[in-house]
Amino acid sequence: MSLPSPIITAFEHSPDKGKGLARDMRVRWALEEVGQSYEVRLVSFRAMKEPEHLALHPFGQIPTYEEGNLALFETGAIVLHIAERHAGLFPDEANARARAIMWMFAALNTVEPPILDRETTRLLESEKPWYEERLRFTENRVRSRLSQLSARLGNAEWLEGVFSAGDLLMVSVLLRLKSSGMLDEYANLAAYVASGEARPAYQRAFAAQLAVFMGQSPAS
Ligand code: GTB
Repeated sequence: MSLPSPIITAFEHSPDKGKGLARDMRVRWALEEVGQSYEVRLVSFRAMKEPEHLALHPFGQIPTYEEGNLALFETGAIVLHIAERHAGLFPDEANARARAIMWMFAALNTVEPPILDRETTRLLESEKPWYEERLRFTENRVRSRLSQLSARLGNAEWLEGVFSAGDLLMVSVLLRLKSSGMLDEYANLAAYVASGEARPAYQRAFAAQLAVFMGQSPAS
């Protein structure tokens, strides 16, 4: 007997208007990579702060992931769970697997924070008298991380030879910079992100989240 599909949550009305930048995209992509079908429950901003959703996600956010009697929040934990339970996102060899997990943490803990900092500055601080200086400061911090990552990636297609959950999260994080033009300053990082976007699993996940914005079926 096959197990029921996991259920994830996503924005009913994503502020990114279907650009695939909300974090449900990372979970959708992981599920598509491993060939696991899934259902999507769309939630409004108001519903995310109500007790029913808070029971699933104490911080009132998306995405969440429900599979039988398991309920998870935090994208990193969800992608790790999917990668551990299915073939396709982690190498078999123990050390290679540890390195893939290392890159998952690097994406979320080391590369994403300065990118978020820049976004927060642009979104919430543009009226402040010190805005331009702070923006430059945050952009320098992003560039510093990008040049370090670029140096490590070199001419490789993926961070550790074969595509893994580490690449999935790193590409997802870098995609947040796409409209900034900063990625294009690092040809190998731009190519790396393009390789991620070209993956059929990414394309399916992107189409599914775009369909929500276009008012079509939210389920995959
Ligand atoms: N650390 C958590 C995780 O990785 O799962 C962070 C989850 C999170 O930030 N969720 C956001 C959320 O629910 C959506 S993805 N926000 C509502 C709230 O906190 O009340 C972040 C996001 C939102 C919008 C865009 N965008 O418009 O481009 C991009 C990313």
